[in-house]
Amino acid sequence: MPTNLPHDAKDKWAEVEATRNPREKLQRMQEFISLVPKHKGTAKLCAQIKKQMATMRKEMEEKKRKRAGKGGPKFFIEKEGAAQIALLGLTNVGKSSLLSALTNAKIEVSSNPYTTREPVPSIMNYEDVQFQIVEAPALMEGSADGKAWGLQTLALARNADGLFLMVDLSKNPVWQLSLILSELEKSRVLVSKPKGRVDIERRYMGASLRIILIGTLVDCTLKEVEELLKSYRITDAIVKISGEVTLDEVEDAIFESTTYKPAVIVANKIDLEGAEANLELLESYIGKRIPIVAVSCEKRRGLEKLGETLFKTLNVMRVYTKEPGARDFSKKPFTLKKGATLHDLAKSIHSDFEENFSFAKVWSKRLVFSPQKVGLGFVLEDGDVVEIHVR
Ligand SMILES: Nc1nc2c(ncn2[C@@H]2O[C@H](COP(=O)(O)OP(=O)(O)O)[C@@H](O)[C@H]2O)c(=O)[nH]1
Ligand SMILES: [Mg+2]
Repeated sequence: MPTNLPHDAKDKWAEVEATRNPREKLQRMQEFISLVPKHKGTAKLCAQIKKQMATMRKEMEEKKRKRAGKGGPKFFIEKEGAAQIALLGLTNVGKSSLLSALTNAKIEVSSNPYTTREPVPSIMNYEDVQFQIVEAPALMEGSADGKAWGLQTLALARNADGLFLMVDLSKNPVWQLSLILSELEKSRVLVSKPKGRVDIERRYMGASLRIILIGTLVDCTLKEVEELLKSYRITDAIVKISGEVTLDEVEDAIFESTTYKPAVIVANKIDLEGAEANLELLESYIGKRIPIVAVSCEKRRGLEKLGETLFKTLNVMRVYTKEPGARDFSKKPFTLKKGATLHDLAKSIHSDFEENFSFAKVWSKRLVFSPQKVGLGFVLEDGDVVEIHVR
């Protein structure tokens, strides 16, 4: 549904984007909303912006509390390890139990509902990769509208690199999962891969607008995309469009509203009666859309499959680095998206590496001989060992 925003609203959004100070940003967002004509095409957008504002206010409150040295519920958890995974589910499905089964952390497991009221982080090991799993306060009907800790939980999901969606197999898992998915969708967090993707990377002034089209535009032309971006004063940016993308989706990306998170369903309490039958119901409901891992946190069954499934779903790979002249490579890999190049690796190590890069040597199973001297465009694969030489 196109929003057809008037010029002054688009200009205002450009101001919002340019504002760093949170208090001023909130003010501009408020002004933006008052400039948006209210009709069917803009309803979703307004709801989304209001949610963003509510989340920003909560963040500001938290910062203020921290400065004042007061405790209180935490909102975000600092990322650690290869990826941050938000663990979502209704109350009592076994989220805390999973954390305590995966780690030695002391975690409160309780049959009382809503015991976990703030995000709790822990680490899950898979081979030599560490994932950070963060238990979110329980989801419920109305979370996306801000009920209980809903906004925190959904902000956590939005900020994470992936999701664990946990259901209790002794109760109706299809109903639980539909509820989780519907609250996520209301917050515009998608778990099924969208057909296309738009990434807008804003650049410094004078960098000009570059549109990289890898996929196809649906019902619109490149010129229309360019005009839309310019009408929002996006003139200095790299815009990557891949897959099938409509003009509405480009506009969505301007507001950063819809985001895609790879997800794994953790179907817990497989040890209980009726769980097997419920698992089958869940599997036929989900089909191939989202991988399902059946576990029992209490009996410690099936947990070993979680790491591998997560690793595959995140679509990542491990790359090891080696100091020039050293005999061994580092035991701690860098985790990068599949298809990443040496350039991506150099960037994630240090900006100096990117600037002063000279060449690299790569040891790889797929090369006929190793090491091989390669440049920044070299596409890496899982298990590669890289030695970077700088000028
Ligand atoms: N039978 C069985 N009970 C479990 C399992 N995992 C957790 N529970 C129980 O479910 C209840 C809720 O667990 P908890 O981890 O606190 O759930 P949370 O609210 O999602 O964090 C507790 O009484 C747990 O003992 C399991 O795999 N099997
Ligand atoms: Mg809990």
